Amino acid sequence: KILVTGAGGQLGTVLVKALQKHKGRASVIATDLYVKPEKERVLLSLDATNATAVEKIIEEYSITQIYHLAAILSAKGEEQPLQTWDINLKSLFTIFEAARKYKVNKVFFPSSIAVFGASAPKLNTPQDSCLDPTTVYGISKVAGEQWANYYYTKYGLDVRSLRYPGIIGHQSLPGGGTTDYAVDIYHKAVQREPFECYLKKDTALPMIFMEDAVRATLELMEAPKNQIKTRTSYNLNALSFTPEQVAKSIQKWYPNFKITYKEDYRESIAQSWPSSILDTQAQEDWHWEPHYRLDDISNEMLTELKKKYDLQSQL
Ligand code: VAH
Repeated sequence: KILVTGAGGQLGTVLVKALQKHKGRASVIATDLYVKPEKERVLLSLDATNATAVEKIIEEYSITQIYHLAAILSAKGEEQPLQTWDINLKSLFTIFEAARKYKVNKVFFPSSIAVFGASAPKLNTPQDSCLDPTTVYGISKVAGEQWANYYYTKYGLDVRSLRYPGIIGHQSLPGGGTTDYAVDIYHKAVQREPFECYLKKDTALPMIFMEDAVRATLELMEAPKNQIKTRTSYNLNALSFTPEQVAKSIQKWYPNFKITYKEDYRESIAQSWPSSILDTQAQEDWHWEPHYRLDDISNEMLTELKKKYDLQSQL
């Protein structure tokens, strides 16, 4: 069976559905710290920093794969630096140690473009750039990547990882990220409200549509072990765009959509990240290729969110 931590989060919500579709609903043990009615796919409450609780679930459900998605993201993480480090690393050690002890076949650990900082090239940032992140979240992901490599090298634990760009999806709300403006903007457009963006209009960031991010995760995890050459984390590229570009894309469907700009502390986080990245290794090692470009994303987001809001207005 497959254990998912952080199953109620932005990615977790959709990844759980995809895993249930591929492997059967009963084979996915979806857990999150909070079990809430709106997080309908979350089965069990689990604090991923609690070793006893994690080991109990691994034993009880004969877990053979773990997707460890629970973490505090970049923007929220800056509000409480030491707690962010503690939660992100303590949960990582708990999962890796339990996976090692119980001989779990594969572990997925999400990293992020947040691992890059000023020393990496701003454009087409390569896989093996120098990593000097400026957020606690980024520091925790660099450390996590090194620990993933350590557990693979020392114990043979098959840990696999992707450096996700900002993920855009309509099925779930993001929580505490710097790239989350790219989700909120579509909600405002569909509700015919103006959008105030906390980034500058020309701040480009690497992004990926949820369906591409989930497919990349499953393709990485299904790839034969000998094809996985990177045991820290793979750069994952789909597209890059600025707030101005996504607003222009939206205006193809909502011509009267208005965007204004009022930058806050998240602009400096975004400035520390690459504007675009290279994922040559992911293409070579496990044949990654994205499908969704900006207008495809806008079309999907606006169509699906309009359905959601129309439904809500009828309730
Ligand atoms: C964040 N969405 O903004 C996450 C991600 C690349 C960004 O790590 O923190």
